[in-house]
Amino acid sequence: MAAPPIRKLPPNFLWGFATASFQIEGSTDADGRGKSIWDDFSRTPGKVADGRNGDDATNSYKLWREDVALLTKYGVKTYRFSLSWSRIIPLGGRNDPINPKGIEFYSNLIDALLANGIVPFVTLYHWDLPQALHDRYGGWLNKDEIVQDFTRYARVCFEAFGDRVKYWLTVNEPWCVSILGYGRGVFAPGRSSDRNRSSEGDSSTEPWIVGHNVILSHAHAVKAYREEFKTKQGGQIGITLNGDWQMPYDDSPENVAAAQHALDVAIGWYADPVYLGHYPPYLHQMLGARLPTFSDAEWKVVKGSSDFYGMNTYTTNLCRAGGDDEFQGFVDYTFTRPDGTQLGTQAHCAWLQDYAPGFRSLLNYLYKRYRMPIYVTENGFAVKNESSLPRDLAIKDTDRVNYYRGVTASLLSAINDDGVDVRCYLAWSLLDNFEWADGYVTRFGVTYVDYATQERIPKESSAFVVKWFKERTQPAVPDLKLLSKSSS
Ligand code: PNW
Repeated sequence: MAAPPIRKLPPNFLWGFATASFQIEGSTDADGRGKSIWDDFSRTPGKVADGRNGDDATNSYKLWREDVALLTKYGVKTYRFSLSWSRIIPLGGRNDPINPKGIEFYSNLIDALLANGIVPFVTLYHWDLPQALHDRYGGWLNKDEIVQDFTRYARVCFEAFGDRVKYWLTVNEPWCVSILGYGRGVFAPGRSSDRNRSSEGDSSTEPWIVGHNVILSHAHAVKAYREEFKTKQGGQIGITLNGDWQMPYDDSPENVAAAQHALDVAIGWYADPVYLGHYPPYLHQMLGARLPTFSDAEWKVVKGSSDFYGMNTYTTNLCRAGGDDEFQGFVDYTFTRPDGTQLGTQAHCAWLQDYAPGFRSLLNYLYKRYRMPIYVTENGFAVKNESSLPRDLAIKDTDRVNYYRGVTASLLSAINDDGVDVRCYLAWSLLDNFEWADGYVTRFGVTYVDYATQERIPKESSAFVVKWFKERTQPAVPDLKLLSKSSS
């Protein structure tokens, strides 16, 4: 009997791989780059698990042509990367000078991608705040300053690259920026009430202030794009949020409620303001006067400030009511089911297990609640102990292949069986790279990086992902909207 025909992805579906500036570029003081908050933080003993920093990373500031060649060989439709704010404006502020070398670096990268038929998908902010803004006025803690400085930085980027870049992300994962940077203190700038971690910070107020200011900064950058650039440049712009599927531990009403509370704090904190125009009621209840408020004029800028839902997701948590962690909405997370079995295969990081059905559930939840086209901008897996294997074993990354086999099946079901409007899927990551506080020991790449030589070696997962998407890609259909814009 003949095999059933392969079900396809929608026409013009974008797929590819993602990275971020600080995780791959290295060359932290080349060509006039200013310091970012991750420079000193990662150099401070005790902050990064393996004691290493971002000075070399995968050396992509020098080896970017190799990265483009790799993407071309893989045959991706799109590549997501981020711009280093402090390469472009070394001191970061609205009156500080622009660094032409920084502009030139990204301009060359964008041109090379386009020359190879790869759509650039650009993040403005993936956590590397210029250190000067943190020193000058407290960075994300200072609403009036940061909104203006971020908007000016965004304008500089639209001006320099917007003729060629049609997909923009303002901020990557504001939950991580706020909670991990200003609550738990495990990410730069490392502020926390936990005095074992930090000598500065107030975890009961700062994360919520930072989150609030990130939302407003994002929204003003979008307003600038829409008012000053969109008509001419015709691109899409939005924010991207991390958020894992939250599943009740069992059927008890308190655990069913807990799963929703976990979603409200992890996702709704950002998505409800941006797409619905209010903070989740649970956040008001939990924080009271500690939750900052927007004026009516600010809500007008915030509500509707994203052209799509940018979704980063990695795992599923089983949720139980209780616990004392406000950053999880007073919900306990576990991977152990009531019967003692594990939800899925354990990754190298404690917070990640492979559970593909959660990916489909999350897509359905987000589409029902926010009614936006969804761009999956990150999804991936770190194989346990991968970095202690010799490289010819490390590239046989069966756990990662299984992970991608599961989520791609879930993706196709969500689109074709459930009717969810998903337009893009980006796997994290193109390369093994600097995994923040985990250093280089945790590897998320579909391409192995031998850090001694910076050699890039495709893992089996890259072959799986590439083949899967190529087999399900339909012939492109011209985008009439873009065509009529560029010909007018
Ligand atoms: C994301 N968590 O970070 C980031 O966008 C990437 O830069 C990063 O490399 C990737 O996911 C893998 O970690 C996260 O603690 C960091 O749940 C931490 C968490 C989730 C995402």
